[in-house]
Amino acid sequence: MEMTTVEIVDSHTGGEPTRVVVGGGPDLGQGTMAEKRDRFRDDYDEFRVTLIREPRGNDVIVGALLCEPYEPSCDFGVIYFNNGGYIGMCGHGTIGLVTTLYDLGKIDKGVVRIDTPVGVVEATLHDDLTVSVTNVPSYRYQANVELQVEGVGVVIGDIAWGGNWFFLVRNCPLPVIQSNISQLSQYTRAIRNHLDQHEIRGENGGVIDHLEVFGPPTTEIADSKNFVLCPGQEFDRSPCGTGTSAKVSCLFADGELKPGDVFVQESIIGSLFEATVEDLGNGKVRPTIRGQAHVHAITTLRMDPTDPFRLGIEL
Ligand code: PYC
Repeated sequence: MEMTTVEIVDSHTGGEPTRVVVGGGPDLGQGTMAEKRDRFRDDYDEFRVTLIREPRGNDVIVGALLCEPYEPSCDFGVIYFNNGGYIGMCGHGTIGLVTTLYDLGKIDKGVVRIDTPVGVVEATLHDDLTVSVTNVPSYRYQANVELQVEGVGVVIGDIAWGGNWFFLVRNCPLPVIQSNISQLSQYTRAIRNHLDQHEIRGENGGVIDHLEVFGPPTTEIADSKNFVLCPGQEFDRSPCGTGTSAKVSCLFADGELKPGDVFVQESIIGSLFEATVEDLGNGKVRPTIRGQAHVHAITTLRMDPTDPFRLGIEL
């Protein structure tokens, strides 16, 4: 067996890391992005865990495999993944991807269209190097769902799509502050386990793999502070682009946000995303999320065939 190498660029968006694969990734052939994602999962899952797991990665990183787009109007295709598996869309990841492409000289400022397994998104790299991402159509699927969660009690929340399926808790009893991260993690994991065990799903059986809770913001320029449990056991350091999309679709459904309003979501570590909505009719909105990423490493990873932890460590 030979030494293999993978070219990656690491960035973070509001503290949440994105690892873009720019060379050495698997060739996923032809087809839609969803078909490519399925091929990735079925035939090359070792590549995902090698990149994400320790010692090369960690449970927080979201990977982004650049691909040829399927949609002819798009400039790039991308498949997002993390330690838990594959992610439909990723807002912080798209901000990281666009910043990475600019850093590498592959795009200029302006608009770039990106094909994902759940639809096309359009990103704009602005003069100040912030990025806005106009996401896939987002909507609230069910409101005020009541759960009786063992060890937690009654939980009330909404099920919404923002490029991933979210359960947005309305009555979190815990203060949404950084010193509560381990309690918030336990609380949201218990709710996700309950949703799983009782097969409570999004539309068409979509698995609800993201949990979101809210509290008052720390900074006066924000409207809300969130904590988002991602697929796997880790939480989003950023305000979560798809989570903010799910949130604004619920606010829109409740008549609390209208086109033209700007909603500012603060993350559990204090980073900020701005969000607006376009009314698409039928209760759906197209959210636009704006934030900023910073590149912090351009690296060649090596997979040495004699390394016993070549495929990473499963903890
Ligand atoms: O920003 O959409 C997002 C996201 C999903 C998972 C982690 N970040």
